[in-house]
Amino acid sequence: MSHPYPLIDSYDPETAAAMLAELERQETQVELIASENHTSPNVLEALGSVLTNKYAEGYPGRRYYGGCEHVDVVENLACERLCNLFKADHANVQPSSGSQANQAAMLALIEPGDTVLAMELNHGGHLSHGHPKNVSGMVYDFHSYGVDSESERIDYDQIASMVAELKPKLLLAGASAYPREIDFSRLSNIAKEFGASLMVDMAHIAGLVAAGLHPSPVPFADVVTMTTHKTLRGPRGGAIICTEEWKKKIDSAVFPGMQGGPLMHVIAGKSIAFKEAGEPSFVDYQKSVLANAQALAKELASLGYRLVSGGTDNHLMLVDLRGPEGPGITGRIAEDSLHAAGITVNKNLIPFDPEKPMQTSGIRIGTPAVTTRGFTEGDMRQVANWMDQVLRSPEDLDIQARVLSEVTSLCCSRPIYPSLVSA
Ligand code: DSN
Repeated sequence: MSHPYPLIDSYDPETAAAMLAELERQETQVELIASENHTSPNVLEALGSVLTNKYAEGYPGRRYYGGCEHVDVVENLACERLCNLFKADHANVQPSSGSQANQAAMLALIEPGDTVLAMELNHGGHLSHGHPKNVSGMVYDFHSYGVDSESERIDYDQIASMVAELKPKLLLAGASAYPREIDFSRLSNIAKEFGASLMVDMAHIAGLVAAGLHPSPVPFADVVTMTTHKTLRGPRGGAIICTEEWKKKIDSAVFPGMQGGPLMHVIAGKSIAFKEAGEPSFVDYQKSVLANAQALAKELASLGYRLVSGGTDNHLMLVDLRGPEGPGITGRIAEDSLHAAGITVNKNLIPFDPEKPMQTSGIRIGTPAVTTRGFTEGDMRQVANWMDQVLRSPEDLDIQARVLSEVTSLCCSRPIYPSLVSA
C-alpha cells in the first residue's frame, strides 16, 4: 500500500506518519464522540485546495483585497445554500468555529455587561455560553438555567420565572450534552413576553434540523449559530443565520468585529456540505442516526445502564455509570478502558454530578460518525454489548484486547474513506 499523503511523506515523514496513524485510528475504531463525524471526500478535497492561499477580508463584492472574484462565487453559493437549507433570511459562513460564531452573535445582539440567561454547562450547556473562564462569561452578566432534578429535562417554568426576575437582554438556548428535543417555540414566547432577544446555538442538532427531524429554531430565534462539522457533517467551522433585522449587525460583528480573513477553503467545504445536506440521501442518513441512537440506548438500558432523562430524542445520550445496576466507575475510567478496546467516547458531567469535570459520573455517546460509515441498528446493539463487557471489568486487559480485535474487524468491513485506505 502506498502512502495516502505521498507528498507530505516524502518531505516530512514525521507529520505524514501521524496523519496516517490518525487515518488508521478513524478507520479501525468505533467513534462515539457525539460531536464528531466523517466529512465527505468532496469536502476533504476542498480543504486541501488552493483556496487556502487567498485573503478575502470583507464580503463578496466588498472585499479589501483584489482577486476575489472566484472566492466570491464560492462564498455566495455557501450563503445561498445555507439560507435555503434552513429557510433563513440571511447567512454568514465566515465564523471559523462555533465559539467564534457565538461570540460574534453576542457582539451583535448585546452590549458588554448586559444580562444573559443560558443553559448551565454542567446540565448540558456549552463553555461559550457564559462560563466564567470563557470570554462570554467575562464580558456579559450570565445567569444559568438547568434541567429538572426528577425528569432531567429542561425546566421551561424555571426559565420563565428566571426571565421574569432577571429581565435578561438575551435568552440563549442550545446545548452540547442534552439528549432531548428543545421547544424553541416555548422559549421564544418566554423571550418575547419579557422583551429579550432569542439566540439559539444549534451546533449539535443542525443536521437533524436540516433533515426536518428536529423542530427548527429558525422561525423563532433572532439569531441561530451552528458548527458545520457535527451532525451537519461538513468541515470544522461555524456559521450564523439570522433574520433580516440582524443581518447588518451580524456581518459587522463577524468581520471586522471578531475575525480578519475568512478561511476560504473551509467556506468551499461548507458550501459543498450544505449542498450534500439538501440531498434526499442526507435525510435517510439522519433517520439512521436517530434509529441507531435508539438501538444503542435501548440495548444499554437493557444491560442495566441508567440513561439521563431515561433515553434520547436525538443523536446522543448521557450514560450515568452509577445506579444500582451500573458498573459504578467514573467517566474517566470508562473513557480510558473503552479507548483501550477501540471505542472512543468522552467522559461527561451528568446533571447534579458530584464528581469533578476531569472524573465525572457519566459518558456522552452519539451515533453521527458510526452512522456515516454504515453502522446498522444491529451493529449498535453489538457495540452496546462490547461496551458493557469492558465497563464491567475496566481493568481486564484480556477483555479489552478481545473487544479491540472484534471492533477492528467490524470497522474494517465498513471503511470510511476507501480511496485513502487502498491508496
Ligand atoms: N466541543 C463540542 C462538543 O464536544 O460538544 C462543543 O463545541
